[in-house]
Amino acid sequence: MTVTDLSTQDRYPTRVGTDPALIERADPTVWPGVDSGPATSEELEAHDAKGFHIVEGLLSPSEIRTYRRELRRLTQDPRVRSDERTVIEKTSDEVRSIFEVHKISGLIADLVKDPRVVDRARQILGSDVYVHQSRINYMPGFRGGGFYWHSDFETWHAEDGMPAMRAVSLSIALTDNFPFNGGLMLMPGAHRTFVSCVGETPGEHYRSSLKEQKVGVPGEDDITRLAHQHGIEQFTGPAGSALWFDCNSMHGSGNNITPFPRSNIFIVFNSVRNGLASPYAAGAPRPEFIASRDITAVAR
Ligand code: 6CS
Ligand code: FE
Repeated sequence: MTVTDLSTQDRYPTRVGTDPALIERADPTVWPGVDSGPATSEELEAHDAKGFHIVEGLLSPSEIRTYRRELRRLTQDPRVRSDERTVIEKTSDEVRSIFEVHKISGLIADLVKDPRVVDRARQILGSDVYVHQSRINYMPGFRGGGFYWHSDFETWHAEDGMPAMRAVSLSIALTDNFPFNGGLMLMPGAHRTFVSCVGETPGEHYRSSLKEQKVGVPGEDDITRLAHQHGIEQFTGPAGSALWFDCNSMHGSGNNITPFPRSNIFIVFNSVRNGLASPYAAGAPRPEFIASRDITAVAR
């Protein structure tokens, strides 16, 4: 019997046909292999069932102030604004995201190694972990653009070559997340279904998709079906709260037309046993600042 090589067999075909399809998840959500860490068994059970869980008060008020100062410093640095890792909003010249921020900011590099962060990621992924992607999302007031419904894994599988659903995202709120200022919405339990999307990945898709993704998003029939089956919950909470969500969670956020910005630090951990292969549905891999191919484990 040959051992299935996950990096070549495509268990989650997407952007390959003309018909969308729903495929049952073939991977655990909470992986075995790491038995200790900051997450309680209740938190891990919730994460397994819903595909996400919230940690209130991950950052203290003084830490929040420190990171807010860091975000201001980064957005005001002209070198950062002109860096290819910085994405500008589609409808204004405001910064939307700064990618690979754990390599730009020493403060965020330290946050990645913080036991409150890396040890929880290890518990969920059942192994050593590395940073697949990090970004700061600014959702400025009045003009902050949302993100349409999507599964991150669909993109990371199709365009980055991520073999299995063995990655987890951490979104740390640096501003209060209200229901009305673009808070992330998720469908609890929808992570157990992979929504295969139609359409072909355009060349250098990331240049447009990070501003507004149109390819690799589920069809309205599939979103409707999943929303009725699972419902929709919203990540709200005071600055310092953290949302941990599975790579295949179905999520999205609305535009922010309120005066209240919604900024977060976003760190994606991937298992060192799930390193990127060739893209499953794209002509060329995305740049390393969006999808790292260095599987060196985060030092603890
Ligand atoms: O394409 C990506 O990798 C990014 N896009 C979205 C909408 N969410 C995940 C990730 O940051
Ligand atoms: Fe996303």
